[in-house]
Amino acid sequence: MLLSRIVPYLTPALPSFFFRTASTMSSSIFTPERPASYVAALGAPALHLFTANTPNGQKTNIMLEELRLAYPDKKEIGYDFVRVNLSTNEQKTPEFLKINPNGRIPALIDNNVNPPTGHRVFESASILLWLVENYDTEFKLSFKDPLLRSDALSWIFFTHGGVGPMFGQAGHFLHLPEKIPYAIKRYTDEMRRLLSVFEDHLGTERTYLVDNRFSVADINAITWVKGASRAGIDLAKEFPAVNGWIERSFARDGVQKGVNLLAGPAHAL
Ligand SMILES: N[C@@H](CCC(=O)N[C@@H](CS)C(=O)NCC(=O)O)C(=O)O
Repeated sequence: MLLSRIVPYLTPALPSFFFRTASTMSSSIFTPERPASYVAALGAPALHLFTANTPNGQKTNIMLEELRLAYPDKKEIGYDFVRVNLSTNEQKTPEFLKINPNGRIPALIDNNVNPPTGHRVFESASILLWLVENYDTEFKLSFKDPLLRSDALSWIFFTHGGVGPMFGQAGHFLHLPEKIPYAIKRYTDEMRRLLSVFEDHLGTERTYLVDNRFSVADINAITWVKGASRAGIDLAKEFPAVNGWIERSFARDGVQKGVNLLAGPAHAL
């Protein structure tokens, strides 16, 4: 079951026949998949992402796809992914809790480092930072300048501490069969307040959150912000600068590939 998908990553020292056996024994739904962007010539992927089709999952997918486009020849950023079935609570199984003790997606195992077990990373923003700090060596999606790096961290913490949790709560109460007007108002008001922080910052001058270039700070936020329409918020009407930012970001090839990673056809190993 899920263990058979995870064991190869946690125990890379085991003989290769074990991996083949484990993979053969598992049904295809439990098999790690390779993205369409996988480059066979670069060899087996060392990054293993555990994800699902949610805003937090999608942002890690986007980062890996953007890195692949930015560094087409870099072997270390090759990845495969496991679809974690949230509806059957796979994220709460003992095997998964070894990767993320918080029992949520996304999570990453990086077998480029710390042999033989690799290194686990959990929390979406932590995964994004791990990936840029280790693999964005030319600062194409991050910042070398300490002040810009600090700006990016400010937006990342703002998003991780405020936007994700508040948008998540709004979604929860909006979809609850029992409608609780106080809770719906509280969290949709908070969504609007947070969106107005982005709106004021972007204004008419800025195209992206930091230094007018697409970066890890944007990747960390855009999947949540785009979902505001599901809460009845019309971005184009209420937050035009935010709307422009989202349209620009989602026009990117890497963003599209990341968002559609689980929706589109994926290659089994
Ligand atoms: N702060 C965490 C939140 C992770 C999170 O809430 N993930 C959701 C999907 S977006 C999840 O796994 N939900 C299933 C559950 O709570 O059991 C992060 O940014 O990674």
